[in-house]
Amino acid sequence: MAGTTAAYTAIRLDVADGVATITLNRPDALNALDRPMKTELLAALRSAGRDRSVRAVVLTGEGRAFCAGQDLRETFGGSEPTLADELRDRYNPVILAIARLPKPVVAAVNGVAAGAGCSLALACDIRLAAEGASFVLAFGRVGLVPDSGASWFLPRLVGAGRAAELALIGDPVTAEEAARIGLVNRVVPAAALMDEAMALARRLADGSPLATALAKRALAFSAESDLEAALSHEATLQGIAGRSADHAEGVAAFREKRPPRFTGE
Ligand code: T3D
Repeated sequence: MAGTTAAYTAIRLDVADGVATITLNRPDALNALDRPMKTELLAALRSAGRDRSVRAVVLTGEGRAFCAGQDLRETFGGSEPTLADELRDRYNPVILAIARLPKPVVAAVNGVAAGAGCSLALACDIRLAAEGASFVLAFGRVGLVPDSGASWFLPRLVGAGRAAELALIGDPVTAEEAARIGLVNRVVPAAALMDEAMALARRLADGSPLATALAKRALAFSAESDLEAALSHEATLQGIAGRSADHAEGVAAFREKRPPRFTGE
């Protein structure tokens, strides 16, 4: 299927075969996040959310880095924002847009992911890392605290003890170590990263869009609820999924021994 490419400068957005690929595109600054990149990233995520042809998203970086976090060289012409405002106004909406996107987001971590760049990867649903990629909770090194969701996602992915070590010491974590501790799903050769990420995203895109969205919602809900509430929430979501045409199609395809054709209805 022919793809489409939207006009951005600090990122690229390419849509093809049901997958939106968002590429952070400031390779000379290791894809550090400046205002235009944050604005465009949020716009691209919202666009992917609205576009019914998009069923999965891949987030990656151009060049040798995934993302070096906040652009430490950025200036604002005398009206410096407080960091709290910058987080509330620009970073947090991006993180929430990823977490609440009713479509799976795969991080294809092609190189170093530092500071808020690491947070971006953590907010995605599934992470693939290239051999040679690394993760740096760099906040403490510049006198800051983990932000953009790092303090929320990290302990949920790797446990409280490892999260404390990573956040408080901030040593780089190799891709292999990240896979060992559950920070990434798996490591692949650098040359194969995008093929692997696209293959995974296409598999996700082939699933029922409704069931996938509801499953993502169930996992997010469970992170903040007790078992009884999670069971009740599962029942509510299953009520919705169970009435869908996709469920009927899935059952019919099973009985007829053929692949299902899900429409999201
Ligand atoms: O608004 C707010 O501030 C609140 C939000 C804060 C969230 C945060 O993200 S705080 C954390 C900010 N990020 C960092 O502290 C990471 C800084 N960078 C590094 O520690 C290292 O560059 C890396 C570990 C990412 C990579 O190291 P290495 O040795 O591979 O590359 P390098 O030589 O350090 O950097 C290459 C170039 O990229 C270099 O530019 P040059 O000298 O070649 O012209 C370097 O200055 C630039 N670069 C790297 N990171 C950033 C950056 N430029 C701007 N901002 C950066 N974050």
